Amino acid sequence: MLVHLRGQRPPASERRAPARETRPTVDLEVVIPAYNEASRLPNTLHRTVDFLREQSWSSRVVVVDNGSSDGTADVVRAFGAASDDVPVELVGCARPGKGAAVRRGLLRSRSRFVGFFDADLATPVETLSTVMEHFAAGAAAVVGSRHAPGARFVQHQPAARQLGGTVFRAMTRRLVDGVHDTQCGFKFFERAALVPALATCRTTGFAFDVELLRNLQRAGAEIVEVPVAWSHATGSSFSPLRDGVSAFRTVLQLQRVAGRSVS
Ligand SMILES: Nc1nc2c(ncn2[C@@H]2O[C@H](COP(=O)(O)OP(=O)(O)OP(=O)(O)O)[C@@H](O)[C@H]2O)c(=O)[nH]1
Ligand SMILES: [Mg+2]
Repeated sequence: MLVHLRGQRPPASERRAPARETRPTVDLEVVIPAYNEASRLPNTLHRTVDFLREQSWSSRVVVVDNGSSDGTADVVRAFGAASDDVPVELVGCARPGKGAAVRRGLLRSRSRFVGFFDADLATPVETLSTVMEHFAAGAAAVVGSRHAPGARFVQHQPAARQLGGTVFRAMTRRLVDGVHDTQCGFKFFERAALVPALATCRTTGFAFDVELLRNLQRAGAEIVEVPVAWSHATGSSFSPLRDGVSAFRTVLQLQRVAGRSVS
């Protein structure tokens, strides 16, 4: 399978006209969920757009904001107005939660490939080159992994988060086969495979990735893990008490459902 690169696309007569779509289709759409990210986003958007404009494939950045109170929306609007080569758009999301925001951004896309990464750019944006190589080779889902062979931590998470992550990985092992890290905030998909898997996802919080990856696998999609060089960033929006407890609760619920469907 070939990724249609810029300047190598089939003639318009061979392309399907997207329904109700006025934005030009791009090869890859990058969704960034953002909640009170006014301070981290400028650097992230600069680095992202600087990288994307140099690629042979076309792209767009979509920031999904849940009514942040720190001016996140203004930062994105201002950046978008000044970015003339790689479009940067702002989308609102009424339903709170990272999972809800990512879902909104992904479902809104009309591009052949779409995915998301976190506003802290803990995974280098350059990892997208590897992602696109896997898509060109036929992959349907390519996800960053901090625990696959070859991954490394440039900056480690605090010890308590590492411990929580270890327990979480143990609990998700049977839900998502062969994936070492369901929680790395860097995941990309072929939209045709993604949409049916996403349609039945109900998780709105931080554990939505587990449900999405599980749905993809159950639909027969192979998930390719890409080892990443990951840097923990300060200013996390993740609250161990609020988001951690809710994430563990989601996994227990998914385990119960999985148990019922086996018995
Ligand atoms: N739109 C939206 N984005 C959110 C929400 N909660 C978190 N995010 C975003 O989700 C991304 C991940 O959040 P991070 O703060 O990096 O948390 P994390 O990666 O799970 O944890 P760390 O390892 O500490 O970085 C960031 O881009 C956040 O702004 C939310 O309720 N709505
Ligand atoms: Mg993060």
